[in-house]
Amino acid sequence: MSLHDPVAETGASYDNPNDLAAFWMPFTANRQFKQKPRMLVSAKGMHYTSHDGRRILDGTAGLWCVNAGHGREKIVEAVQNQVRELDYAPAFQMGHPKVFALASRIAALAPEGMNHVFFTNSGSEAVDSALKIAIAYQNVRGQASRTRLIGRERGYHGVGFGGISVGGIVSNRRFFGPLINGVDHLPHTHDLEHNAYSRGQPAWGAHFADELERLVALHDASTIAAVIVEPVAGSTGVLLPPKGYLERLREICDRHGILLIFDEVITGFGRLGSSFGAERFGVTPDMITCAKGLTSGVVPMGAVIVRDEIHDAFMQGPEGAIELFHGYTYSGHPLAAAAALAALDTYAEDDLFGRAAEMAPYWEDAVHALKGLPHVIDLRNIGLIAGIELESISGKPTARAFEAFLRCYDKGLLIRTTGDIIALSPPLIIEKSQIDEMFGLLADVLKALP
Ligand code: PXG
Repeated sequence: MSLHDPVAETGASYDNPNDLAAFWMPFTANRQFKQKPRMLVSAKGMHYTSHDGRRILDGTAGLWCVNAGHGREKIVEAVQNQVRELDYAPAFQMGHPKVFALASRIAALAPEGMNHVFFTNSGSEAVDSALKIAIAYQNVRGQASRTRLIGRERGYHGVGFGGISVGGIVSNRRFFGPLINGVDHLPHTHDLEHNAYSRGQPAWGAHFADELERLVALHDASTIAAVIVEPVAGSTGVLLPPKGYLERLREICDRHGILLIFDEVITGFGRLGSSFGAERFGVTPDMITCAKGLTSGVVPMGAVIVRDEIHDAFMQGPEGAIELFHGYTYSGHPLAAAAALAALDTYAEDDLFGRAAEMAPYWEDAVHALKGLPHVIDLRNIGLIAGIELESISGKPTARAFEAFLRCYDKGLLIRTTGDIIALSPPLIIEKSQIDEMFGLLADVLKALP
């Protein structure tokens, strides 16, 4: 044990570390990466700079989070000023002004009647918090038998035990034991046979929501606390809700006293050309989980936005009693709150949500212009999101899309792949010329792929 700095001692610098072994990287093929690392050393606007000095066009807003673009002065300054002024304040039984201001700002952006915000440090924590609030709410309103949670196949809700339990990704679940009890899943809504090459929401598939009736018939409504879905599933390859699907889920939940949670970690803060997917789709859930774009990715932060009735149900009993036994050391951290306030200012000043909506038709045309290129079997889009599904190489799932990722990176474009699906989600500041550049480059890569 020592506090010496092994990197500095070797004469190497942090810009060019010579030993990559110690860092166990998340969701990464560690051994492959460390043989040929891809390091990003700086970022500005729409671009990263790689460690070998190349400009990389950011097709993914980092990981779906840098919605305002990189290095925005207002956000940088807000964080710098905040760290000097108040670095940390205890989160329990104490407060600091910015986090209250931020909660009000978020409530103002959220659908009507959703005026209370619980802060976390990530999307995963927001999801686990929302699931706990759902079960606790059923308890405080006298429906303690409602403990069951319903997720969806191909859903991604982060990596906490709650999130992977309601999530529907086999690799994220199978190594981790029995997960939490009393969870069931709706079927996913992805159907290439009926919906391939849909522009925006597919016309077919609202009836997938009726599967919730089947689960209610199986388990009884009196055992079900909540349903959680992503309005648009991002991580599993940009799966859009069929027209009428979310509306029908809302109806069925209402009929049976089941809470509806929208996981808007990706769809929040302008990605769909609106504050939230709830607004875009005209369906109001009981809770919204969010993160990522909340601070434009600059400081980690997540949140659960809660409908008034849910919050108010907890505000009873003796005033000196803690109403919800849940929270994190860094809930509403001053740096995150400052970054989020500045991000929300930036979104408003530049009308970035409106800009995303305006740019979406141009984006849609660019996406669908890839039709007919080798290996492409579906193209999907909504807001500033695209999904490009490739035919898998027989016996080697994921290999083709990963090869596309490597080749794009070599050519100066950052894309994201999941299975054999390419997902694009650029910062909302993207220009038309950069959309052209992005899809031009991608088309070249697709044409040359094995
Ligand atoms: N819910 C949703 C809908 C998400 O997309 C999380 C929860 C978890 O958030 P945290 O902050 O705990 O990671 C997410 C995260 C990808 C990708 O490339 C997506 C996410 C994270 C990393 C990569 O698809 N989504």
